[in-house]
Parts: sequence; C-alpha cells; structure tokens
Amino acid sequence: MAVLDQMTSQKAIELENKYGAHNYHPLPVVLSRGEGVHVWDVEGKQYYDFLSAYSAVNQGHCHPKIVGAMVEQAKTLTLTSRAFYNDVLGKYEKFACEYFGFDKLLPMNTGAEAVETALKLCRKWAYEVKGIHENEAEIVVCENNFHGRTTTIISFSNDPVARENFGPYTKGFIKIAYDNLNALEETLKNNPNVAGFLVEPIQGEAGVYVPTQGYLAKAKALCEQYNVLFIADEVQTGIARTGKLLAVDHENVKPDVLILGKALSGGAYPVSAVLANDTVMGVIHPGNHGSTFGGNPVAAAVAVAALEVIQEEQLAHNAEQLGQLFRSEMNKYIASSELVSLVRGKGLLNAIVINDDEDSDTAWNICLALRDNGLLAKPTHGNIIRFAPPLVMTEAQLLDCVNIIVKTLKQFEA
Ligand code: IF1
Repeated sequence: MAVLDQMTSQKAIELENKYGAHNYHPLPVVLSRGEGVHVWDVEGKQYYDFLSAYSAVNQGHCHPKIVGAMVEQAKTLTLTSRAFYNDVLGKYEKFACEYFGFDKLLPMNTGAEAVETALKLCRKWAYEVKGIHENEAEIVVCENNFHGRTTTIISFSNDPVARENFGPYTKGFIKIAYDNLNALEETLKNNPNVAGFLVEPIQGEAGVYVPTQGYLAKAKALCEQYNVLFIADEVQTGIARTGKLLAVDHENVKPDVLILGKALSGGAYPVSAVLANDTVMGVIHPGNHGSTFGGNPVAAAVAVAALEVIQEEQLAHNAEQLGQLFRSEMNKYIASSELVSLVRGKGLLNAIVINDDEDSDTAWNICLALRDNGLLAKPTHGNIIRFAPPLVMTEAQLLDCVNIIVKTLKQFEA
C-alpha cells in the first residue's frame, strides 16, 4: 500500500496538501515518533518539543503508564456508549471528583465540547435555579478569548479568521475586556440576566497573557456577589501546566464550573470533562446532553493514568521550578537584546514577545531556525512565540533548550 511505503518529509507534506483540507499552516516538519520531551522526524532528526500539542502532552510523549493503561483497556472493552454502564467510568468519575474537589463530572471528548457543555449547563442553571426568564440568559466572555471552534464558541470570538463567513452567530454573550474588574462589575451590575462568566485563567492564544495578580480572585468574588457562575476554561492552563494543578489555584479560586481537556489524557486520546457541584450539575437529566464516545472506558482508563502521573511525578512542582528558571535565563538574554522585548508566563506556559509588528513574519522565521537547531515551537501571533515543553523535562534539558533558543535568537539580532 502506497501510504505504508518509506515516507519522506516532502512526500508526507505533499499528501496532506493534496488530500487534506487546508485548515492549518503547519511548521514544515514531519514527526513520526515521540518519547518524553523529544520528538523525531521521519528522517530521524531529534527535537525538543516546545509546544506539547498545545499543552496536551504535559506528561511527555507516549508516557508508558498512560499508553499501558490505554492498550490494556483497548484490548478489553473500548466503547459501549452511555446506553449501558461500563465498569471504568464510575471509578474515573470518583477519582477525578476527589482529585479536583467537585461533586460531579460530565465526560466529553474535546475541549470545545466541554466548553459547549459548560455553556449549556450554565444556561439551564440560569432558568431552573437562578430564575432567569426563558431565553434571556447572558454569559459574559472576554475579548481575545479562545475556547474552541464550534459555531456557538466562534460567535463570541473576536478573531476574524476564525469567525468570518461562519454566521449567523449564537446570541446571549456579552464580551468585556480581559483583566478588567471594572468592566466585569459594571456588566454584572447592569445586566440582571447574566448567568455566567467564562474565562481563561491565562489567555493562551492571545499570547500567553497573564492577568494582574488578584484578578481571578476578585472576579470570583464579584460572581458570588451577583449570583453568577464562575466558569474556568482550564483546557490549556490546567493539569499542572502553570505550576499548580489548576491555574486558578494560584489565587485559591474554586470555580463553579471547571472545564478540562487536552492533558486530561496526556495527549494519548481525546478526553475532556466538565466538573461542578450538585447544585449546578443537578440540572442535567437523562437526554439533556451526551456523546457517543464521552465517558468511554478507554478514555476513563487513560484519564486516571494521566492524572496519577501528574501526582506521582510531581509535575506541577517541576513546572513551577523550571518555569522560574526559564524566565530568569531568558531575562538574562533579553537584558541585552534588541530583538526580544519580554518573556512572560507562569510555570511552563510562557511566551516571548519579539520587537516587531503583529503581522510580521519574524516569529515564524525564528521558529523555522529553532527547528533547524532542534527545537519545535509555534508563533501565536506574528511577533509572539509560545514556549510550552512537556512538564517531565529535567533542569539540564531546560538549560540545553535555553541555549538553543538564545543561540537561535542571536542569529536574528540586527
Ligand atoms: C486549534 C490556540 C492553543 C483552548 C482553550 C478550549 C479549547 C482550546 C483555552 C478547545 C484549544 C487549541 C486548539 C487548536 C489550537 C489551540 C490553541 F492556539 F488556538 F489557542 F492551545 F493555544 N479552550 N486550543 O486553548 O479545545 O476542542 O481543540 O480540544 O487549532 O483549534 P479542543
């Protein structure tokens, strides 16, 4: 079979170009293997992975414990649908509820599905518990958010590329500035129909934008004051990425609704979830919501293993330590750099901002050079590069990576 022939990078790219929809513009590198913090291309060249599949592979590529759990469960029972019970889902739900401190979990597959689930949950709670008149609930969201790709979610995006010509859009959302408590307070004060506030604890796609210290805690307090659900999208920031189990933990905030995805499976399988307490999750009844694959036994087994790895290997602690080291090492270079204006982030979710305009191709060209030097990262804008390696990295590896990054950036100094 042609596809099983010896594959070259060029051939793989040609095939995707010819037969795949052009909904991405990947960095030209074709990967065929991953282990821990490393990936290899089809020609055998080794790279450090500094994207981690957008923070899905926090536990490292092909973690043996996660893959082991997946293979074992895949050989036993893969899917029953929720028409029947399976013997793994309940164990996973108990484990995850205790792990994150919630009464109940609703299992889905992708991040966008989990966000949709949270939005539906919030609306139903608005009508049945808060007492908002039918069809009048509003959900407050932030400018420059990224929550996924569904028609409803893009309805409140302000990225024209993600939105344009996909209308008509879903109503019921109020967009306010991120990291702005006045905007939130005014909105809650003036709109009694607000049911929820959906927020990323750090805005990833916007360019790893860390809000002012205290923002999340005060936003949560405002939500409590106005009886509005605080809905945290931790799809990208969750599961140890930012140096705590959840990014909201930095401010000791307990969301009313928690959205997880990506690293909930360590990148092995699409697993997402919404967690909430009974007063909220209690509005969901049979037939209200679901999915063929959500809560399948493979997903459940994989998620338990992925969460155990986070604890066993103390990955939150490692992310915190290595993140501080990364930013301090980068700041040493930035102090004397014309090219890079700053590094920002929390834990191992970081970005550097290049001294160039947003639609320049400098960040892209730097990423090509980083690739040539053995490290894979992706721009989030023309002038911002995100750095998010797997959390299983060692200090020696991180310093090696800083050397690669600094050496590469120096090639671009004027
Ligand atoms: C793409 C970004 C990352 C997310 C948050 C929900 C979802 C995501 C906070 C949806 C997904 C992705 C998906 C990927 C690119 C990407 C991304 F650059 F766009 F912002 F991670 F940084 N909430 N993020 O970040 O989860 O349905 O994809 O499982 O091209 O869409 P999903």
